[in-house]
Amino acid sequence: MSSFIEDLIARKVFNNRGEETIEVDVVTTSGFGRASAPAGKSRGKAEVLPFPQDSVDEAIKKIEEFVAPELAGLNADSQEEIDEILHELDGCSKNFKNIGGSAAFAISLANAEAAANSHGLLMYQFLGGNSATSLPYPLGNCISGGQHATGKSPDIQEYLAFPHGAETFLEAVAANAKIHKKIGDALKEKSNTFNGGKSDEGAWIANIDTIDAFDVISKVCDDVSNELDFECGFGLDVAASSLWNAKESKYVYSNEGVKRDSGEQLEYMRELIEKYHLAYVEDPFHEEDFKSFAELTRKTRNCLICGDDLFTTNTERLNNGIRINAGNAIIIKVNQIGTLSDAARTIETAQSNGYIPVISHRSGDTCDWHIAHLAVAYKCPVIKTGVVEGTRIAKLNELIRIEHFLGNRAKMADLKIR
Ligand code: 2PG
Ligand code: MG
Repeated sequence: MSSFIEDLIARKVFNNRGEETIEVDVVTTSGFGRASAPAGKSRGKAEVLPFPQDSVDEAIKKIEEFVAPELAGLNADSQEEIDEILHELDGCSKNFKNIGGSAAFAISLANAEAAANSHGLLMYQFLGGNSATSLPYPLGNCISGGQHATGKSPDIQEYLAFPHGAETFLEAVAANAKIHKKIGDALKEKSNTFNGGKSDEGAWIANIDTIDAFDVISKVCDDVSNELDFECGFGLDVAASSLWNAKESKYVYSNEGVKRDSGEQLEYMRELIEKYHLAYVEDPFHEEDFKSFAELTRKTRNCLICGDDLFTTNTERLNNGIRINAGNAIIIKVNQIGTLSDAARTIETAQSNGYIPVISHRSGDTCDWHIAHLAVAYKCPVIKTGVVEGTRIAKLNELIRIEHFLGNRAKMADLKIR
């Protein structure tokens, strides 16, 4: 069944922060797809620009005036061609400054869904084929700090539960929910100012020290591992670009009251990985420090060292990292780069060079669940999203549906924590 694009409709909707964003419907001769763009708060400098002139209205106008007419009549199956046309219509700017990365994201993803739908397939089946049967391990944010929190919360942006011993996705999600709940109970006991507040990502916000937060999550993960009889580890998103003061050449930990130069930061990260057996550390250094990423990767074992702001889902930046073995994992956020084809190429480059692709939500998100399908279709062994909160649950529940749908063909991803 062919699937020619008949209509492309753009509208303004809202994300979980109540910020405006863009949603696109793609209507084909025999199918339909819909996607809405997420938004980051701690954004990498090399990310594409979300909206032209910072305006959702402007993006919608551009889609109506000159993107929709160009795409009408094209075959939705030709994802790469459509994504290429989006670049051309944008004037091939490096950062989607003319139509905006959010418009590119929404059109690209809605098109992929419409193509799948036109063939009577779910998106993961259409993009991944018969071999798309493995489920990712969920990295679930439990404690927020840094730019994602307020008050005297930890300097580190995310403390992430990582149940990498789970045998099914459902089991892994249940483990994360248990960990999240127990951390809430522990914070209540620890801090008399804790009032159950949560961040955009549904993680707890508490006035506790950076190190106390480690002790809380570490104890809870041990308890839950024993209770469930499989390994529930944890990891971090340090989001170190937010701590980096370029003038002083220091990482400023205001909660801890400490400043660290690059060498001290490296030592600190090594100590934390060893002491807490961290299975995952994202952005331990600022976004231009490829060298320290390489050094930490060389010096650690059994831990994913992941680049988010460092790579911004950009193949060129990833290749810079590959050349010196900076990190062994990469965050994949389609809206950092714009189109699905760009992100798919980055995933391929990562996989063929031994880097683990970690597909990820944004802190500002909608109930869009496409990343669940991308994780399975492109064999990403890890998905980073929250544990609770509607826009995170939308993605987790979609993966539970996929696992259910796959039945006895479903298996957990092959993930070796190195
Ligand atoms: C991150 C993300 C998602 P933001 O840093 O990894 O947790 O945050 O979307 O704010 O960039
Ligand atoms: Mg990050």
